Amino acid sequence: MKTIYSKKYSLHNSLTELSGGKLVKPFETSARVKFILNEISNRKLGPIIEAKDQDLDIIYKVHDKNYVKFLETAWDEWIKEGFKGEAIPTVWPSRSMNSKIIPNNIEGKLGYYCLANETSISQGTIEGAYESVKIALTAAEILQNEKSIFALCRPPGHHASNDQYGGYCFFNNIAIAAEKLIEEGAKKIFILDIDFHHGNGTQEIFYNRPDVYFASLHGDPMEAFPHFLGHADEKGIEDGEGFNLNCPLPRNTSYAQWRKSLIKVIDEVKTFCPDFFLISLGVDTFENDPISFFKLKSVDYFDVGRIISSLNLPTLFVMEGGYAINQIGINTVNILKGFEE
Ligand code: OKP
Ligand code: ZN
Repeated sequence: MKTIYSKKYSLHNSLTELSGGKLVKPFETSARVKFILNEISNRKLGPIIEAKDQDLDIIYKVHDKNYVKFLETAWDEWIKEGFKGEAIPTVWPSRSMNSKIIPNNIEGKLGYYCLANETSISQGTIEGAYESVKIALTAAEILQNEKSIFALCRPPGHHASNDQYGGYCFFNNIAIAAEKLIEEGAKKIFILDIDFHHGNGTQEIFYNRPDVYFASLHGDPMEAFPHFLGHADEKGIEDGEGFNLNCPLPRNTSYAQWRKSLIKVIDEVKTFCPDFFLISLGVDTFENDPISFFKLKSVDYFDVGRIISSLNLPTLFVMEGGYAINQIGINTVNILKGFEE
């Protein structure tokens, strides 16, 4: 299997994450990509290919114009304001206020366009986010001639909605890849999100659409980030009703339990019969992940890959989360090797 990556994977390089009331070193770091690349070459998964320049206007199929403009100017505006730390919002248009009017001031704009403030914006963040989109688009393009491909995206994308960033995500890479495949003729896409966290952004983007089915296995939002989406009764709206499936799972979920939900989703994929199968690939379901609470073991990921490949569909893997840095390469490559068995 080919891997698409960008040599600029360190462009987004924030030094702070607000966690437990402290500014800590972010969990989502460029070392994640380095470890995955190492494992891919050690285990000879296949060629590692640099992402190509892309027509990025397709981003507007997924994201609001003013949101993109905000991302492009946020860091400069923050600096112009005289702030010395990285850009983090402190105030939101919450239930008791007016969420319709977008402020001019950068602190107000951050609150308007941010859904979770562990994600600091700094010099290079937006450029890094564009690299991640280029990876997903290059992979989507190459997938037309391959059985499967791995888009080694960083930063991740599945929490980014039409007009909000957060959960380490800025552009929704997998949603943009889906739009690209549709532009090139695909009629039906199935997105399966196996990251530990619910892919709230991807769900929101396709919630009223029957042509893109979104399904997710994740930590129950009553207990886990993003807390405000991902419940089992969210089934889609309008024409999209019946094309959204959430499987929230409890603390300490084992692979045997998780696998049952996976099989349920796989049956849905068979019924839906998509042209392309897209996987939001996170390995933060791992037992030693520092911010998650499932109990999957490294060896289990081979089986995940085998189950995904049993559908025999053109498959695009898009990297999302996974924060146990020493095992992230092993766990990711185990899925991709399992797929190729
Ligand atoms: C991104 B991805 C825990 C707060 C967690 C952010 C988690 C983002 C996960 N105390 N905040 O889905 O892996
Ligand atoms: Zn995650």
